[in-house]
Order: sequence, then C-alpha cells, then structure tokens
Amino acid sequence: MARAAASSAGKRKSRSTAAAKPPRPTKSHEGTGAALTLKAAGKKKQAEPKKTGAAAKAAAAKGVAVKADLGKGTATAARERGAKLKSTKPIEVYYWPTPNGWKVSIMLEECGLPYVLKPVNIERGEQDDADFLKLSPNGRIPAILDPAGPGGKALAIFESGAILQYLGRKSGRFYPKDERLRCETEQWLFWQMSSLGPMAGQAQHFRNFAPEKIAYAVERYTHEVHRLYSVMARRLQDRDFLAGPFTIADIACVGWIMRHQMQGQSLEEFPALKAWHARMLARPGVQRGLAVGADLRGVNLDARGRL
Ligand SMILES: N[C@@H](CCC(=O)N[C@@H](CS)C(=O)NCC(=O)O)C(=O)O
Repeated sequence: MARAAASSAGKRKSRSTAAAKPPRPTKSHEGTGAALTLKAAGKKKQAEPKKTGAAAKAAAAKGVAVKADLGKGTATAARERGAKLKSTKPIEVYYWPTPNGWKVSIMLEECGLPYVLKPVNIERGEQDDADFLKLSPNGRIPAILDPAGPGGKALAIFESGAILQYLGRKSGRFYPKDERLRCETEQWLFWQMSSLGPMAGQAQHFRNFAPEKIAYAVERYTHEVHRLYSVMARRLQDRDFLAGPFTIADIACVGWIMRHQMQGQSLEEFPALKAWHARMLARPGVQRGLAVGADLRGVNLDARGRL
C-alpha cells in the first residue's frame, strides 16, 4: 500500500528503487457489489427458464438467441457453485476505469466472484512500475491476481481477453461449455481483442488526442472502425448477443461501443448495434461494472489519450 500511496502523492518510484512486492493501491474497494450480485444471483437465477446443453445446441444450430446461462446446470448446482465461489478469497483486480479495465469489473459484477480493487493509476504512469510489470509484463491494465488459483495457488493473469476466459471458466458463467457456442464466443472475443479494441483505440487517439491532426490516420482508423461496426451490426441482426446468449464476448465489446462518438461513429446508422448497446446498458451487472472506480479518474486521462 505504501508504494501506491507514494504514487498517489505524485512521488513515483523509479524502477530501480521499487520493492519486489505487488503494486499497492491508493484505495481498495473490497468486494465492490460482488457479494450483493451473488446473493441476487442465488435467488433470481433459479427462476429463469433452464436450457439444457442439448436444447442450447439445437437453438444455436437454428441461429436462435439462447438466453439461458449455459454454464449454470441445475438450480442446486448453481446454489452450490455460488456458495463455493463466495467462500473463495477475493481476486485482486489491477485496474483503472477504461474500456479494457471495465471488461474485468463488468465480468466480476455479472458473475458474482468476490474481488478487491487495486487501482493502477495510468494517468500517473503506475503501469510502468517494476512491481506492476511482474504481474502485467506488457505494462497495461487490467491484470488480476487470484490467490485461490488452480491447485489452490496464486495465479496472475494479464490481457483482458485471457482474464475474461479465466473468470468464465472459474465462475462457470458467460463462457459456454458447449463447444459450438464456445467457438462462437471465442471468435467474437478474439475479434474484439484483435480488431475492435485496437482500431477503436487508434481512432480515439488520432481523432481526439494526437498533438497534431494527421488526416491520413484519422481517416484510416475512422473508416476501419466504421467497417467493424458494420460487421458487428450484421452479426446482431438476428440475435440478441454476439454468440447468441450473453457472453464474455459482449462484455469485451461494450466499453468500446460506448465510446462511439470519440471514434467518429453514430449508432443511428446501425440499428441492431444500437439495440444491443441499449440491452447491454440495461443490465444491472454492466451498470455496476461501469461504475467501478469512476471516482478514481482524473482530468488528465483523456488529455493523455491513455484509453
Ligand atoms: N491488449 C491489452 C490492452 C490493455 C490496454 O491497452 N490498457 C490501457 C488502458 S485501456 C492501458 O493500460 N494504457 C496505459 C498506457 O497507455 O500506458 C488488454 O486487452 O488487456
């Protein structure tokens, strides 16, 4: 905690002096909303119509949206899993409120795993601190440290897509086990990671933050994001969510689509995408996830374009 406290006071340590221990937050938000979510899930989820793996498969084969949580199994299994997850040690979330950070906060709020927030102030450059690089060698948020990882041992993970997959496997939620649906989910998750995120990030940067306006870059990335929005809108024309049911693929995309104006896009052009966006923002778990750490953000973030 001492390290981050120093950072928060604007006294960043140099790499050479940083201690060999995990980065320390200025604040920690123990179990933000997660326990509540879990409680609600235990009750409400049982009332939802069940879809077995076979039913889900048949629906998917017909291209029908499958709204059930496929990882859930029976109500008893869900209750047992809920109780087990609740009893695990909270996952440490190395975080700042940005489109990639929100993926993790939304997933945790949606699936109800307990967590503790460890802010990494990217406005002050804490992502470059030696301690943080031990968890996240690429020097970017988000990262997690699960003290109760496989075999009961701690596990650190960086890259938001890998984190979503891990949390999906750990919680048994929003990452379908059915192989076809899993492939659908992964295609759209990887599409977000390799295309939507990087291109939207560049569009945001060159449109809003580049010290000089470079028309070629603005045009190139704005057009590419427009193309990607068309791809996503086409996909959503006949289903509620990218894979059919709500999955980690949707969670990965929402923070980027929310920023459409900064990318020079209008959702009016893409009715199916607009409807998906509204469906996403209507989910209480998504709302809670997007609110996590909102108070952390300073005025410098957008100015530096660290999105
Ligand atoms: N591919 C990485 C990208 C992570 C990323 O770019 N994070 C941004 C915040 S959204 C960051 O840490 N920026 C700090 C910087 O630019 O120095 C992931 O998805 O986890």
